[in-house]
Amino acid sequence: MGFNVRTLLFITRNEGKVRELEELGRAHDIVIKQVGYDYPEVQADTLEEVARWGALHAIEIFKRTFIIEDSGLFVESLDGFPGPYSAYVYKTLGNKGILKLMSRIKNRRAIFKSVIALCEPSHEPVIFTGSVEGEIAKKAMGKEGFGFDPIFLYDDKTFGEMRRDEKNMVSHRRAAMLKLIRWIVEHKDVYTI
Ligand code: ITT
Repeated sequence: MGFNVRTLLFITRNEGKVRELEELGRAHDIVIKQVGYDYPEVQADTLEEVARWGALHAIEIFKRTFIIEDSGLFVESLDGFPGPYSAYVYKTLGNKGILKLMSRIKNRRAIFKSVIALCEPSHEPVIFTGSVEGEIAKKAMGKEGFGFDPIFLYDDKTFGEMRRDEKNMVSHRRAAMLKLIRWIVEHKDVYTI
């Protein structure tokens, strides 16, 4: 059963993330509203730390309830690289660079992970995580999605070959978002705009 429509601020510069969370939220009467603020990202060992640190920074500025999301691609044979460095590696090496690093590697297993932090004034951020297992494709395929999607193979298609609703059925972001939605439903006092 649905509940009253809530608007949830999402602080991010990544439009691809916004489109996905919008679609996932819609089914639960949650409207996602993007705030394009570029909060500083600390270089830490885990996405959870990056998200928590970003949340504590942004709450000082916004002083209201919002979410942020930190995500990354963890390649097993590269010991989890690029992991928390995914944004930087995507900007520098890009998909071509990852494919090159992987050119002679047989074990192509990889995990996408999403960490959503729900931040309310005077509360510790609440963290929700989700992940999906796949493989690094041999070459980039598809033009859907964003970021590493064309090189992340899930079953017989890359995320870049899936429509948003298909990716949203299985993705790391879906898993984290559903946990967040469940939490919001259980905590009806959570204040959103
Ligand atoms: P923010 O403003 O939300 O920080 P960002 O793009 O910098 O946006 P992150 O810091 O979380 O996001 O970096 C994650 C990197 O991993 C980034 O380069 C994304 O493009 C990539 N990425 C994350 N989730 C992805 C997904 O579902 N599909 C493809 N690439 C993804």
